[in-house]
Amino acid sequence: MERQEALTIVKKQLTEHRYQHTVGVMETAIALAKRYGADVKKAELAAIFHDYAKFRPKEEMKQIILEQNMPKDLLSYNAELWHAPVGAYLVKTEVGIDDEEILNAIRYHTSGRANMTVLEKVIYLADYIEPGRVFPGVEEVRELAKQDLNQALIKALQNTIQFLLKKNQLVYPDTIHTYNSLIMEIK
Ligand code: DGI
Ligand code: FE
Ligand code: FE
Ligand code: FE
Repeated sequence: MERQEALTIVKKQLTEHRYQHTVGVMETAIALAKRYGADVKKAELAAIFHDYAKFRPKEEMKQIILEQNMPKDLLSYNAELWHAPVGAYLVKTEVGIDDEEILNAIRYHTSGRANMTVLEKVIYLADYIEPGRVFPGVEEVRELAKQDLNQALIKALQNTIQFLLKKNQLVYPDTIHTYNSLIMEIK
């Protein structure tokens, strides 16, 4: 699928703000894919569709998680996590993208997972550092991203986990597994 067709499809699913975020993730993901050797075309499509399900009603997402045998424990954790696996499912069934590498990059873009592929890492990091992001710590991760993909991800995971701890929020196990896996990878 060409970029323009993909952008036109996703725009209908998103607010203007979230669409601008998506364009930022796309540009950042393409640059990171070139820098770190992921498939540039797959990075482009995964980035365009990564937040496809962001505005689906919670009840619809819950039903898809149950009916499609996704991990049920998701339902005990923050609903912010749901749009990633549900997005992978809807991008496959509604948009017709069936490349599993692209779908996995969408599926794991919020929590990450152990042993991520370079493409999954690129999408996770692009989502975190795209130019529209302004939260504390993002500039440090942007700098690391120029030098070392894993170090940038470790800092992003540390920031995210710290943020959740400070807010007394649950940390989804895959988020911890992502952090542990990255630390093991650099040893
Ligand atoms: O969809 P975006 O806003 O572009 O970004 P995202 O898909 O990375 O979602 C980010 C949100 O997900 C952010 O508010 C933190 C939250 N999040 C990520 N990992 C966890 C988590 N929330 C909880 N409760 N637990 C997690 O492990
Ligand atoms: Fe997201
Ligand atoms: Fe993210
Ligand atoms: Fe996003």
